Amino acid sequence: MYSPAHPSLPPRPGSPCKQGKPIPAERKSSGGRRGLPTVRVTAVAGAAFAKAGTLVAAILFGAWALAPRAIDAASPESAPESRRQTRIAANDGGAENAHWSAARNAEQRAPNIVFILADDLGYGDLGCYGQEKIHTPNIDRLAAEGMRFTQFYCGAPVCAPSRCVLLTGKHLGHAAIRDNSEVQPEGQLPLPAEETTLGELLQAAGYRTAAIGKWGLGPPGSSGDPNRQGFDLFFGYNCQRHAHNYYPTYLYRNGERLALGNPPFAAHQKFPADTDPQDPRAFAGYTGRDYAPDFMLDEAVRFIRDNQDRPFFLYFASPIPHLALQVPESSLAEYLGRFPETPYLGEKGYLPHRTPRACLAAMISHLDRQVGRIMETLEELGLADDTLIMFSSDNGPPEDVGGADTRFFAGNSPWRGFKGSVFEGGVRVPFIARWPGRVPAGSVSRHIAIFYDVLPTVMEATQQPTPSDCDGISFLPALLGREQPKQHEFILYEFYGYGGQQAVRMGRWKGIRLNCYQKPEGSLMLFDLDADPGETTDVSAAHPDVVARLEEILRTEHRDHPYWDFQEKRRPPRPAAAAR
Ligand SMILES: [Ca+2]
Repeated sequence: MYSPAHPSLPPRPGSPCKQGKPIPAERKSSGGRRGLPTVRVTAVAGAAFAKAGTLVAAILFGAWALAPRAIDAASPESAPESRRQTRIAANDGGAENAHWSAARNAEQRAPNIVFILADDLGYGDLGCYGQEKIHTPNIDRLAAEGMRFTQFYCGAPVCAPSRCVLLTGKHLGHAAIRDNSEVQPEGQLPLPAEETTLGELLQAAGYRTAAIGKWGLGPPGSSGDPNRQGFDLFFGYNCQRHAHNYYPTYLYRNGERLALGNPPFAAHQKFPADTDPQDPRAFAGYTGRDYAPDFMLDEAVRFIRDNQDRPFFLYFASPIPHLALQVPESSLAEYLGRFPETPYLGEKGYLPHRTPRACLAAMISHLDRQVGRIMETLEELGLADDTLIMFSSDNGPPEDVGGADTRFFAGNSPWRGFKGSVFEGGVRVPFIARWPGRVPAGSVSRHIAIFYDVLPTVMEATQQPTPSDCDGISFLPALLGREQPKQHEFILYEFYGYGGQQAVRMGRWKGIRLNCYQKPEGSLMLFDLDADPGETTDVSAAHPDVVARLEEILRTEHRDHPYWDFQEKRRPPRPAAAAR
């Protein structure tokens, strides 16, 4: 059992999973404890999904998949395994059979799942993807011991919708959240109660689940509260705006605020005009004592230790390296004096920093050490071989905001575009997976995969069924170094930020439509990613048949939604700012 570190925590809900709707009264009230401001959020009236049925199926499968730690091939418990063998053989031509057969006689343990999500980390920001100025030895080791993907795509070009896609397994044409959208006093548009998340599916299968880091999918007490979306434990920033300051006065553990030892200060400031920007002491007001990511790491390590004897799912959604530029002095020291620097004075948002390049590099190396600590913890506890670790980023790096010098570090290299764009630089992200003995060490995959594939991949890796409304395809065969039997005909984006953007990739072809609010039927640009990976030349005029097919895909994959429609210029309502 997970043991909360703080005895003041309320008891966990008795049920391991959400049992359909409506949420019981005691759970509905679980988010508004201890004098927290009441957050009034209306759940989206989304389409009716067969969530309850899905969860029941998951529970039934989970019971047999996870209850026995060791499966004896001759025992009655092995019957479901036999059905599994039959199903795999029927679906995949038996290619997978050898793998599972070989594993049958060994002691079997449902794999732990650790998904580490960086925030605004670019494809080119890691050593194993070509970065030369920033040191990432631990993530590079993860790649050396696992598989690195070169055609992996995040869910959306910005934070919240990307995380929605990751956790629900639905692409942006079907997703409940298709842009960052704020609610007051803190938080983002909540995931509707009807959505089924990866957390809920694993929770129903008997996993202990934790979301640690940045959430962004609904305030405490709302339908999108992480405790109501499949996570036994939540720790970190609920609100993305709150995460703009790495030295906040509080973080959340579940629905409760945990005070940190930082002085309050605004997360967006300009440097005073009458102050010397070369004086390090002049920047002291933009820092504090308690660096939030370090508390997140401690919580993650504690969660792993507390659950070492049972299957667990850790979703570690680090806020690093998203702005603001803030890092502990001990981490900054590694890079001081290494780069030409011009103090950043806050003119493009967030907080000033005297050595912005050193800070950005130090933040990424700080995250890298955290990844190393998670790996070491698993190794120390003897869990490494039983744990599938995945590492990725929620979107590309920022273009020219907050002092982040993405061009200096070539963080989006070698692609065109940045965060907020459906060009490759905004959406093609690092993806690394390690599962010793299963995923071939030091391997590279060119399989095209995207965030909505993660849910079915984890479901297959944990021998459970995937909900029928999932848009993804399991890439477990590719991960195991085998032939990948199923490929996407297309992957797509329907993004309601940055003027409205659509993109669809079909093999070598990628269609892009910008300014969708202004011109929802505007012509598609077409790029040939094989010949032109930098997306420099629009070849739509030469391939009208391809353009017509991509337009048809975008049209048919759009599911109508009360909040999301370019034609009707629909968006979620903007709430009035909270009274202060
Ligand atoms: Ca992000």
